[in-house]
Amino acid sequence: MNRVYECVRMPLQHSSSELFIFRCSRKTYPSDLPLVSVIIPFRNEALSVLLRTVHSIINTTPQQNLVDIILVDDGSTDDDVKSVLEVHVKGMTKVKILRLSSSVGLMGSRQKGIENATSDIIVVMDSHMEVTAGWFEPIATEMKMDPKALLTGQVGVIDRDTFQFQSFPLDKVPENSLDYQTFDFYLYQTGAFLKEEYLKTRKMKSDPFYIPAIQGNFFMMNRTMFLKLGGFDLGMKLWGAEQFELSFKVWMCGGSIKCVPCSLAGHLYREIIWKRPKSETKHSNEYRLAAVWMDQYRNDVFEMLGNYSLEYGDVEERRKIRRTNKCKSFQYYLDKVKTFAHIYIPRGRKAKGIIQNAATEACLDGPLHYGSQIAIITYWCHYKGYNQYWELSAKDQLRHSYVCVRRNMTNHAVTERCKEHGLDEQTWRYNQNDEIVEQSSGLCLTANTINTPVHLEACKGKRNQKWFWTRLERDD
Ligand SMILES: [Mn+2]
Repeated sequence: MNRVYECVRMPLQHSSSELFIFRCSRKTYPSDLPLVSVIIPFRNEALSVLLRTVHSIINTTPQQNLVDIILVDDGSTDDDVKSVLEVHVKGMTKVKILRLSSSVGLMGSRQKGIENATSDIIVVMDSHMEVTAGWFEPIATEMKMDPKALLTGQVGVIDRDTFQFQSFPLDKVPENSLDYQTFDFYLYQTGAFLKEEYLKTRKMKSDPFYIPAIQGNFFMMNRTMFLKLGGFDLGMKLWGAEQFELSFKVWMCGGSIKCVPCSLAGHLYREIIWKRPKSETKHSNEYRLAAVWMDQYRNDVFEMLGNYSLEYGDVEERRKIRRTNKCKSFQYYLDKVKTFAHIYIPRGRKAKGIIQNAATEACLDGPLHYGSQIAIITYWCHYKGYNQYWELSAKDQLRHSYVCVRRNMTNHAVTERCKEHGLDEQTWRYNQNDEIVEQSSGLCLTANTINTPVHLEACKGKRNQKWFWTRLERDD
C-alpha cells in the first residue's frame, strides 16, 4: 500500500515518531507567535472523524494563539453533522460553524472559511486530519520569520482501521532520498526528489525546506496575501488543480513554499466526497491553471491532457491578478524549483505525442504511475493524451511524467521510475527506419496483438517494429 505524505513520501517502516519528535523538541521557539484561524471544510464527514480533527487542534494549539476554528459545512445532507454537531461543540467557544445552503465544492468552501476568518494567519486543513502535540510552534515560528511563505507540515497517515497516527523518524531517512510531493505537466500530484546539495545547506535535518507545491490538505498562509493573490479560482469546479494554482502564484508573486518537518499532522485517506459530475468538462480546472499561469508550457498541458476540450471559461480576471501583483514568469518558477529539486521539465524532447504501430495501428499505452515494472501494452488509440502520450526526452528516455520505459530481464518493456542520471536500459533511440531501439541491447520495440504487452527483439524491419510519433519536431 502506498503511504502518501504531503511533502515527504516514504514506505512506512516505523509506526512511532518518537525519535523524530525528540529531535524537534530540542528546538526553541519564540513566545510571541502569530494568532491563527483554522479553517476546516467538510461535507458529510463522519461526525467522530470531524470531532477528532477539532479536538486535536484544541488540545495541541496554544490557547493564546488559537483565535477560532471555522467549520464550513458544504451543504451536508447527513443528519449527524447537520444537527448533532452543534451539541458536541457547544462548550467550545472557539468553534464556529458556517453552513452553506448548497454545496460549492471543497475549494469554494475553503474560500468561504478563509473569507470569514478573523486572524491574519490562516490554517487550512481537511476534516479527517489530526495535528499532533507540538505541531504549532515550528510552523508558526517559520510564518513569523517569513510572512510571505506558504507553509505546510509533515503529513503522515492515520490508519483507517485503528486510527493510530503513523509517521516516520526523519533521522532514519537518508537525506538524498527525501521524496516530496510535486506536480507533473499533466498537473497530477506526484513525487520527486529534493536535491542532496540543497538539503545539505540546512543547519539541521529538522529545519524547514523548500518544496515546489503543496498538496492542499494542510497549509498555513497569510490571509491578506492569500486574498491579494485572488484566493482560489472559483471558476474552477469542486477540487483539483487549485493547490497548484496557489503554489505557482505564491512562488511567482514574491513568496515561497516550505515544508516544516517538525509540524506533524496525520491524514485519514478515504474516498473523496466531492464527486465530479460526468457531464462536467474534463480538465477545465487544469486548463484554467495552465492558461493563466503557465505561459509557453500551457500547450504542453493541453496536449498531454489530450486537447479533450478547451472550454474552460473566462480567465481574464485571473490574468488580471497576475498583472496587478507583477508576478514573474512560469519559467522563473521552474528555474527556482530546479535549484532545490529534481523535476522533469518537458523541453529539449526529440519526439512527443502518441506512438502508433504500423502493423496493428494501435498506440503504445502505459500507466502514469511508476509502480513496479508494469507492462507497456498497445491499445486502441484514443487520441486523448494521458497514458498514450509519450516523450523521447533530451536524455533519450522514453517516458511520460516520471514514468520511464525500460527493458526488463525477459526483454519486455515495463515501467520504472525515471533515473536522474540515465540508466542504460532506460535509453532509447528512434531511428530512420521508424524503429524504437533500446540502447543497451540494440533490440527493437515490437508490438504484439492489441491489449497485450510489447516486447523487444532483434530489429528486422518488420511492420510490427515500425512506430509513428504524432510529433517529431524537437522543442526548445
Ligand atoms: Mn483529505
